[in-house]
Amino acid sequence: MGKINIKRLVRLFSIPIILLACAAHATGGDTTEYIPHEGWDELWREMMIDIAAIGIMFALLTVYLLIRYKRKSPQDTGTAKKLSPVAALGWVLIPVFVFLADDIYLGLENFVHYKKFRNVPQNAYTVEVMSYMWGWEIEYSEGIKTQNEMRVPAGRPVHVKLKSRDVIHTLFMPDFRVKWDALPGTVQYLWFYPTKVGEHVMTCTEFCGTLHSSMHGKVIVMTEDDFSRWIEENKPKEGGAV
Ligand SMILES: [Cu+2]
Repeated sequence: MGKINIKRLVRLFSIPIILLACAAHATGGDTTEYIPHEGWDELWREMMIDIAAIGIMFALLTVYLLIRYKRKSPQDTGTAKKLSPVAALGWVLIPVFVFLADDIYLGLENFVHYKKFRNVPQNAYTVEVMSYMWGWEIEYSEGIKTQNEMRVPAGRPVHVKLKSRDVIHTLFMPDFRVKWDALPGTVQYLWFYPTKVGEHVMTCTEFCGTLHSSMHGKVIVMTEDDFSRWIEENKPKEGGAV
């Protein structure tokens, strides 16, 4: 009982970590019902709760120790207890594993969300966003082009193909909790899920030149009907056939 086998301990703790990682990997791909901003918010809340719980625990322990071991007279010197190696290791390893377990759990949750974020749902509506100094040109599959204004239907995932005409830009849509770099010469992507009608900010978060700070636009979320009407009214007329 007295001997601590480090290899055995590591093995013991690494098995659940590997199993959790496999589970995260297996479940991460399904995005049919997934709403990214809700997923990220949930993870954020979990992190805040865990940090608060750990913080409160340590604060209470500190207050208790301050009161319990307060010096009663200037002559008090105290006598430190001599810990056995097992007890000393226990005091170090158990708290480390408890807090590390929480970190690993949150890290794996993060991985699950990230994997979903990189897996565009099949039914997504696709738009192309060309970034340039200093604005965004949005091109819809029906041939319409808009500047600094992305119109999308509510209740359907939106797949953004992201390009750059000149330097590196970053498309950030804070309300949808998504952000990705536009790298010249490549096609990048992100997806988000607008659930309610309304207006949201889209902005560049990579310093891209003197007018970087004015490189922002709007994401306008419309009802499915309004969006179809807008497409019909604005799509190029040549050919005539619908
Ligand atoms: Cu930019």
